[in-house]
Amino acid sequence: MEIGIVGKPNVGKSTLFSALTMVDVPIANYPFTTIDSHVGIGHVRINCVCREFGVEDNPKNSICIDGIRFIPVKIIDTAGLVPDAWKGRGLGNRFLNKISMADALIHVIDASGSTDIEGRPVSPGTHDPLEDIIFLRRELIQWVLSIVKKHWDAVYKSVSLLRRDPVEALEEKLSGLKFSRSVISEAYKTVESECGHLPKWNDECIKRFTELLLDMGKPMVIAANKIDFPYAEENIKRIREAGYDVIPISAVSELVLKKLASQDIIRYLPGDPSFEIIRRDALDEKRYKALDKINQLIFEKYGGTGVQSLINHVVFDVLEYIVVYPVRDPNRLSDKDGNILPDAYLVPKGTTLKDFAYIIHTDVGKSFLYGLDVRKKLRLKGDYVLKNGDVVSIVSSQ
Ligand SMILES: Nc1nc2c(ncn2[C@@H]2O[C@H](COP(=O)(O)OP(=O)(O)OP(=O)(O)O)[C@@H](O)[C@H]2O)c(=O)[nH]1
Ligand SMILES: [Mg+2]
Repeated sequence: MEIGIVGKPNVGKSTLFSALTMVDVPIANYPFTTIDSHVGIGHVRINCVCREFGVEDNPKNSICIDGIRFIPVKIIDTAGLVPDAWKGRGLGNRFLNKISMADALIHVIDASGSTDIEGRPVSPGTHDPLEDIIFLRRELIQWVLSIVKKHWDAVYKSVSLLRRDPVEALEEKLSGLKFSRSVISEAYKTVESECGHLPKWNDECIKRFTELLLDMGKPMVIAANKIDFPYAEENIKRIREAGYDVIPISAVSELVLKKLASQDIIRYLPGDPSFEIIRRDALDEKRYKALDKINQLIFEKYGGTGVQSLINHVVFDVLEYIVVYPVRDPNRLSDKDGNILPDAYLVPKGTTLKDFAYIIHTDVGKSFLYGLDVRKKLRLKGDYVLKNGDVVSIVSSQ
């Protein structure tokens, strides 16, 4: 699973990326600091099943700290988009291709309105971030539309002359955008019911198809950044009222806290509702005051920096993934080397046990016999639909 971070320049995309992944990337208060995309690993946070089972675990593909499991998710940072980027303005659309791999998008906005439409600094409250939401969607639609149109002649011919299935033809030509077959099929059916068979579609129908593809295939959450600045609260309220899915965040606060926690100066786990200073002597007055400000402006008002809630929201609520723990030994909850609860997998809701066997390894899938629900000590068949938090053992003929 991949999550792309998008938005106009200078809103805090790279700060959020860095806070999520702890990868050092250039951050500065001017547009186009990022000129290429970056890829890193962030984590979703969940309560680990180790506590329920009363075991000390040795995670391999994830991390467990005090009963809290952090499971990796791929994050992509991108360069800022300005109006008409799809036509090549600003840094153009070359990086847009990077987000074609993304399963969902986080649109970072400057909720305080302290950057204009092109990302230049202005006084807080001057710019309306709602405009950014509208323009970004338009840019993305134009970008996908330009790709759909590029292939339209070929799709049209194969459907009208060669009598190919339209969904198949669309899937083949649009494969670079990584829309799933079910998304293409659903978007196609909707437009077919309005416009008729594909060869009859006019520009309006093609645009409508593109919008549906984007909305279903690259769902977007708005990350309302810079909540520590004035005007952010009012703007967020307005954006919510306009019907958008918004999570208030302060990317820079999360980055500061994570850095201090990594030096053992504070105690803070991403997503915690508070932090605690453990080495006051290691903080000069300026940093101590900055922490106090973070506490007052962010934690007391919003209950946290919002960065962890954001990534959890995207993965669990929007993409509807669940967590499954595979173990080889159902009694010891271990893998073949004795590691307890070694892996936690993120899989889409609806995944069956047999699909899961293939996700673990093609060979496990091919030689799948049956599975065990470790909690209930029940045998499971291949068509069992996995539930969030399931601990399963897969028995294969290998
Ligand atoms: N007040 C405040 N400033 C922030 C926050 N997060 C980031 N910033 C600042 O916003 C400015 C831009 O941050 P970047 O992360 O470089 O923004 P970007 O969106 O990646 O910018 P480009 O790469 O130019 O598109 C920097 O000065 C950051 O310190 C925040 O939570 N609050
Ligand atoms: Mg950047």
